[in-house]
Amino acid sequence: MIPFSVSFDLNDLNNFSGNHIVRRYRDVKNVFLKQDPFLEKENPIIYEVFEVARSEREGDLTFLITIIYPGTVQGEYFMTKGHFHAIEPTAEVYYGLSGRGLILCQNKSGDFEAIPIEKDKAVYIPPFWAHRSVNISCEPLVFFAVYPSHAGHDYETIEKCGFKKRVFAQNDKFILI
Ligand code: PAN
Ligand code: ZN
Repeated sequence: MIPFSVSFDLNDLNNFSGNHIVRRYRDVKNVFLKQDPFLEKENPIIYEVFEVARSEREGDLTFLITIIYPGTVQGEYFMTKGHFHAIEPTAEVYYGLSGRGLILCQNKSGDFEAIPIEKDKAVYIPPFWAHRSVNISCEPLVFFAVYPSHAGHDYETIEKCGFKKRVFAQNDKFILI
């Protein structure tokens, strides 16, 4: 691999040259507590990822931006599926670009943390911690992330056991339940 740069110009992501992953309501509805007939019909984009993953080799890094749109499913804020890294001793750094959110983190001993993210705040996700991002604001939550390219993603474990807490809107604030 040779050194390179890419543009994450949010006004011009149509020309983005990496992996573009789009998750619509029907792709992720199972992560929410309740279902929503209106969202089922409209099937809006809940979040999307623009990822630069040119290698899966140990030693390389993969980086991306995630955009989680504002909204709720019956009061539960829009969020990502969440995952462990398949190679568990791999960490990740998130860097907030706009909006406000929570990064839910949970390990296999059952420890749970909800770390706030916003513009210019960096969040460190240590090895062995599953992570899910939740948009608790009324604008898109946008963050940059970088992680080891060989990490891989394990979605199944968290699909089965879930996160300990969910994030709901209540009187213009968020509550963890
Ligand atoms: C992030 C996430 C991204 C989307 O790049 O993959 O925010 O979340 P899900 O993968 O849980 O759908 C990351 O943590 N990569 O390792
Ligand atoms: Zn990750």
